[in-house]
Amino acid sequence: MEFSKEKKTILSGVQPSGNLTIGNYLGAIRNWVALQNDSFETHNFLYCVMDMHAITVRQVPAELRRRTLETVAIYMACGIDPEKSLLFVQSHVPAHAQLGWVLDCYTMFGELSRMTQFKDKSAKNAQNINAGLFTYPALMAADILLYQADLVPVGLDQKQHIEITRDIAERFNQIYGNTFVIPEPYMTKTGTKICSLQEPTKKMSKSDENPNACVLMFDKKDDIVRKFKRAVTDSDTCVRYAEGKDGINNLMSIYSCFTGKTYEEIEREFEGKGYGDFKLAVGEACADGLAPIQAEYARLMADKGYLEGMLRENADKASYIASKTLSKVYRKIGFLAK
Ligand code: AQP
Repeated sequence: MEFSKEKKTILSGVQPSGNLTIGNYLGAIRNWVALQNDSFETHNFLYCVMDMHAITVRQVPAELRRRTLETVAIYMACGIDPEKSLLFVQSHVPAHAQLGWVLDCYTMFGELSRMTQFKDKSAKNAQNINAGLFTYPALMAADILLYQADLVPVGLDQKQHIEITRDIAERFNQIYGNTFVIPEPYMTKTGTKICSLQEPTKKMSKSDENPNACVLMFDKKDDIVRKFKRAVTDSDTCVRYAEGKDGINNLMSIYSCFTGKTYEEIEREFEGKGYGDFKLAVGEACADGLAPIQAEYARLMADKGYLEGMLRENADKASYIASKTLSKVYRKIGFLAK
């Protein structure tokens, strides 16, 4: 993949902090693939595995290493084409940490304190509320601004982090003159917030301890169908999208993502049928949608040497692009040139 300064840039990533869920797929990766396929002529695409973000929560080192490579294979199995997109690992490009530190110094304590993810994760990890968890958004700003990304496809939960990235970039540009492109979040109509199957007001998360709450991208068909059968709904019996029907709304959104059907079409399809039929249909649509990805993933993971070689090459390519922005920033803030 050749990076062109004439093209706009799209960048995103997932942290390998657990096994990926259909939330990561429907809210993020699926849209990356669509963007890549639709706008390849006019845009550069960079898709990163965010391992540095993952260590804000304690990880088992061997698992983190394994999942980092697996995540690259998942991107490709979902349709990210290494001929069209640059796939790389965050920690392979030191400029992320270097710019991250600079941006820490241009990010306010008050701004970081307002971040919903920080509040949620601090509550979940009360024993380990570390400084990295707090300054995560400044590192995320570095991830984006280093490559002068115009567009960042994300799920709804990350929108606040894109907003703070914009604020940090605008602040820096105001002090030092035009340095960073101001990025925009990119979200589609459906799938931006896939919720837990057990607590449908909460986002589905790969780190959820309840295995019935999330559908993993590599769950087997039987498990997927079983999880949907057990999904929490309500005491009504009618499949319709409405306020207060969080469980059903969530299932409708998942079904719509996998089948392309609108909510009206889904309501018509299940008129006169009960929740049991609907849950089974959602489970089957999900399992059928994931099956080709699972097969392609198995094929890719059979040649880890290829994936590792590609990542080594791409680390250099990404470092080269990132070094341009980092040098500019270092010069502007007054660091002595080597
Ligand atoms: N439930 C979701 N619905 C829609 N989009 C989602 N994303 C995550 N969960 C959902 C989107 O996936 C991308 C990568 O997310 P991430 O791995 O960087 O971090 P996250 O948002 O914190 O994801 P998780 O699964 O909840 O991870 P843990 O449990 O480790 O915190 C992002 O674009 C995100 O919006």
